[in-house]
Amino acid sequence: MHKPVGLPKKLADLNRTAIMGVLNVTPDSFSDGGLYATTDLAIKHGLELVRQGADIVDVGGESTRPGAQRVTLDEELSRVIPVIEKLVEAGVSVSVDTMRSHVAEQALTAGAHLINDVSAGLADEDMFGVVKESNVPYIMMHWRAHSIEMNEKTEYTNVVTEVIDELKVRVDSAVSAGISPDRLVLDPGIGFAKLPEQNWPILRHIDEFMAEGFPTLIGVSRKRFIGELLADASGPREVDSRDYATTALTTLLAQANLWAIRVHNVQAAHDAIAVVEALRNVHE
Ligand code: PMM
Repeated sequence: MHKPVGLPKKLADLNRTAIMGVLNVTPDSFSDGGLYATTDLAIKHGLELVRQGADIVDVGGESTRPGAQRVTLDEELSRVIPVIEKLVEAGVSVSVDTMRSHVAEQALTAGAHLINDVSAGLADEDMFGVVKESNVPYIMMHWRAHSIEMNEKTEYTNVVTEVIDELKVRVDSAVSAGISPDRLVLDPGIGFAKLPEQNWPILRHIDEFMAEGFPTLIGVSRKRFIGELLADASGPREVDSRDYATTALTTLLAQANLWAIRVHNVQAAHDAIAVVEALRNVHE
C-alpha cells in the first residue's frame, strides 16, 4: 500500500485503506449541510466519527456542491479553526479541506495533519508556498473550476487519461515549487467537473490512475452519480439513501488498495474494509 510521507505515526502504521470521515462545518453542503454548523456540534460529530472508525477527520468550511457560492475567508476560518484545534487536542488526526492558503496555514498552526485541496493549487497561487513550508501530506484533487461553473467544464475525449494528464501537470507545478513528490496524494475528483456518467470509467480504470505511483484518495460518498444510478420514476435517489451503493464502491476500492476513502457514513466504510481485510488475510 502506497502512503504519503509526513503522516502521523498511527496513520503511517496502518495496513489497510484509511477512512477519512467527512465533517462539513457548513450550512449548505449537499449531504450534511447544516447538521454540524456550530462549533460544538461539529466537534461532537468529529469525535463520533472517530468512535465509528475514522482514521482521519476532514474538516471543511466551504461547500463545494455544484453551484455553491464561495464563503468569505473570515467565515471559513471561523468555521474550521476552532473545530480543528479541539479535535487535535483530543488526539484526532485531522485534515483541512480548503482551497485557501491562509486557511491551510492557520489550520497547520492549529495542528492539522494533512492539507486536502480540492483545487490542487489552482484556486490560490499561494497554496504551494504554504504546503512547501509544512511537512504534512498534501492531497491534490482533479479540478477544473469553482463550483459555480464546474458543470460547464465537463468536456473530455477520454476522461480517464485526461484526468490523469491534468493532475500530472499539477504535480509537476507542485514539485517545481519545491514540494517533495513523496508527500503528495492524488484524487480523481469524483463529481467535480464531471457528468454523472463520466465518473464510472474513472472508477473502472482506477488501476490506471494508481499506476502513476502516488497514494490515491477517493470521495464517492453520496454523490450525484450514485443518485442518478439509483434513480426511479420520482427522480434521483435521495442523498440520505445513497449509503448502500457508497459502501459497495468502498468495498471495491479497498480491494484495489486505495490509500484512503472519504465518506460520510464511517461505520459502513469501517465494516466494508473489515470484510476486505478478513478475506485478504486468508492464506489457506
Ligand atoms: N469531495 C467533496 C469535498 N471534498 N475532497 C477530496 N479530496 N475528494 C473529494 O471527492 C471531495 C473532497 C464534496 O463532497 P462533500 O460535500 O460531501 O464534502
